[in-house]
Amino acid sequence: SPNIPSQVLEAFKATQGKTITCQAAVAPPKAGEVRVKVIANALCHTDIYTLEGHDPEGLFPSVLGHEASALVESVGPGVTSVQVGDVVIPCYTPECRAHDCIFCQSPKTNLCPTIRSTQGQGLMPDGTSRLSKDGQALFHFMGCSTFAEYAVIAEISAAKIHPGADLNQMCLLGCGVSTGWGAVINTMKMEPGKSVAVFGLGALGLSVIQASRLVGARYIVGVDVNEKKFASAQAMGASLCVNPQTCDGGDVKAQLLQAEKWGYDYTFDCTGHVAVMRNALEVAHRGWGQSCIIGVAAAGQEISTRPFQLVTGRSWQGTAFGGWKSRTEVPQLVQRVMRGEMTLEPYVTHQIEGLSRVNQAIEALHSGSCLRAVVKI
Ligand code: NAD
Ligand code: DAO
Ligand code: ZN
Repeated sequence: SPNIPSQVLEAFKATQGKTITCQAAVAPPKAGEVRVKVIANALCHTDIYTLEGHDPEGLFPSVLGHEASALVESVGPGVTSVQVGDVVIPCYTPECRAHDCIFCQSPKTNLCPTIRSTQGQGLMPDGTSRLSKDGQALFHFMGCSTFAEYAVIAEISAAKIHPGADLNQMCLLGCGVSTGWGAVINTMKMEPGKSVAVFGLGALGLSVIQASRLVGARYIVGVDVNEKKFASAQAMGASLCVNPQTCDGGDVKAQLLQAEKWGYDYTFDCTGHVAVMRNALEVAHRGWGQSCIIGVAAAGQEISTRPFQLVTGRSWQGTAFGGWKSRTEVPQLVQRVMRGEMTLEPYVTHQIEGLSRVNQAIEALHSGSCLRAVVKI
């Protein structure tokens, strides 16, 4: 049963239908929308990348944040899949489930395009914003804007989860960790007994290692320029960690191929650097190796390799949110964690109390020893 205190539900009655004024003003949800009280938000590098102006398509002023857990405070007209008091994870990849959505109807993808264009413009599906400050409209971010006390999201972006879940951990399932797990399970459909190379050992890379180990990988190599990441990678299941800057002769491909002469069955880029993506492809196994791009490259970057690499049996793939159909499958991931089949604990390297201490989370992220900084809001 829901473990939401009755005072919280009572307090929600007082705010329903009204604009909530917190650090920004949050208008009530319109049709097909849900207003949520954010409980915890983990800072992801994409938020900071956008904040610092590295995403040339970033829209300002906006409310960032997209890795959160939350309580439904009120619902707009026509909302049926969640109700006040439900516990949700806002998902930047929606799932409309419409009979005429060829993407939702296909088992091959999670890329529902139903609200894609307005989400990309920083707006709700009706083309307007629910957020403002001092009378000026603010843009939404990735359909979530959860680095805030309250957020308005589309109903089709709200994954209803078990009410007894630990919300300070489950927020991680809104982006990074789910993506790494899904890259292994859905995108690559990794079989047991395989060799794996993971480039980049942040939360994404570690979640790839964790899932690879779960499915029974035989040998897992982690690659990172920051050796502070090696201990957690090994604890998660990496057999060996390599620093490309200091490995034998500075040639990371040669170093990796010493252990696996013909290459690795599965390789993953979790750095977002196109040169690394190329190395990841080129250490994939001759004849059948598959390489998955998870990292998000800077705008304008392009990948390249010699076509010979593909002719000789390697293939290049990519994943968005690990291929999970958000509303259907995120709740299942929560259950897996609650059953103890997967753990989120190692990713929460920093816990910060209160939105006003947000800068501590940003500093933590820049420190090089942070996987995820969870801000309890
Ligand atoms: P992170 O910054 O915590 O981790 C990246 C790691 O890569 C760091 O440990 C860094 O030291 C390492 N690195 C940097 N340059 C390297 C190099 N040349 N060789 C080897 N290692 C190198 O980031 P994260 O949160 O783990 O996210 C990783 C990437 O995944 C980001 O690009 C992020 O935007 C992306 N991402 C993609 C999806 C998706 O759906 N595809 C979802 C979430 C995040
Ligand atoms: O539906 O066309 C679309 C947009 C899909 C966006 C996928 C983005 C995946 C990477 C997001 C990184 C978040 C940290
Ligand atoms: Zn859809």
